[in-house]
Amino acid sequence: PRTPVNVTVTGAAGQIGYALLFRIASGHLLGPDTPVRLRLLEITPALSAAEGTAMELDDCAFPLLSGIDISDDPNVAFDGANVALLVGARPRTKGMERGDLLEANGGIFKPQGKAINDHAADDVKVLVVGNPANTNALIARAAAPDVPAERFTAMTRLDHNRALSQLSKKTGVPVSEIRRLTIWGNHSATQYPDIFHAEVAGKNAAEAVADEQWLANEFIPTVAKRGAAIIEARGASSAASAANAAIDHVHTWVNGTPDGDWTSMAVPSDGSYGVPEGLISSFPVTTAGGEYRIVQGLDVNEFSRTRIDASVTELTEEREAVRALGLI
Ligand code: NAX
Repeated sequence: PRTPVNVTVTGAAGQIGYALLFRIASGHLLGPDTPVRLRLLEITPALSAAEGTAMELDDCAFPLLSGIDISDDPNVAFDGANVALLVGARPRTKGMERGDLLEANGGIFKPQGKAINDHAADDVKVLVVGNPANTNALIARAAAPDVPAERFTAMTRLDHNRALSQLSKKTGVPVSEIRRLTIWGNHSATQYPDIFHAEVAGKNAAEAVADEQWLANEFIPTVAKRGAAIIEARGASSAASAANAAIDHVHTWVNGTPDGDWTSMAVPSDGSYGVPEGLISSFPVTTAGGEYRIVQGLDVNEFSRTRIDASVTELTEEREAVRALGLI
């Protein structure tokens, strides 16, 4: 039997955690041949709720689940982590300024980054889901100088999947026949879902749609504001779809993108497409052999350039703000 892969999940007692853990344990994260050991991190008051979820995981008798550890100490929870899913974060509450939000999250992601640096496995792959995801990933990465920077990523796969679904509805082409869609920039309202390089049933998506009004006034805002629309309708933020996207992100990272396609991941910029080096920004990426590469050489038209720049400017401002707070 193979040695279990250690998967650390923070915010394990939260709503995304509840939707995520059962799918990891049933083999959807790493595949049907890979046993997993779950290591759950929660804050002390939520440990009991995490224990409850662990009891339910036991009650599923998942053949691939080789054990569950629960802790409120990042140094314990990240010990030996091969995959780290950083879901728990401090939400923005009423009247909270952006600086307060970044500072509160710095208090979470800086120590977690250090714990990853000091205790995770050499091959650790990190996905930050907790918002503001890109900048939280930047903070964690800065606190982990011994871990290769490219192992720190943030999630825009939910935005990517939302965009696939909206484009499928518009064109009547199933999502399985849509390729090469891209989310650029920040996981925020400034993100830019780009269909100019996408293909629907083998045709260029922008040409197939041929409707710039729809693109600018419906598609982009619908994708970018989908999170708020879910809260409005459901009375709670996206959880199952976010968990699904986290599974997709890691699964693709580990198993590769199909030939001729790519996905979207927020990764440390190498300067590609004019995105300042080091910013954790969403790009089109291909993956193979457990590594990702930013897709090179795409033409960026003026429509796209303006929108990518706006989102990257926001990321730059967030980086300045956390720098001023001494968090990076
Ligand atoms: P919940 O509030 O249900 O759960 C968060 C959990 O994190 C709580 O159980 C809390 O006790 C725990 N937590 C807080 N601080 C912690 C710490 N220092 N260490 C360990 N655990 C800690 O939120 P949920 O709906 O699960 O969402 C989690 C995060 O995902 C939020 O920041 C949310 O904004 C973000 N999202 C990101 C998305 C993305 O696409 N990148 C989409 C979905 C989601 O909105």
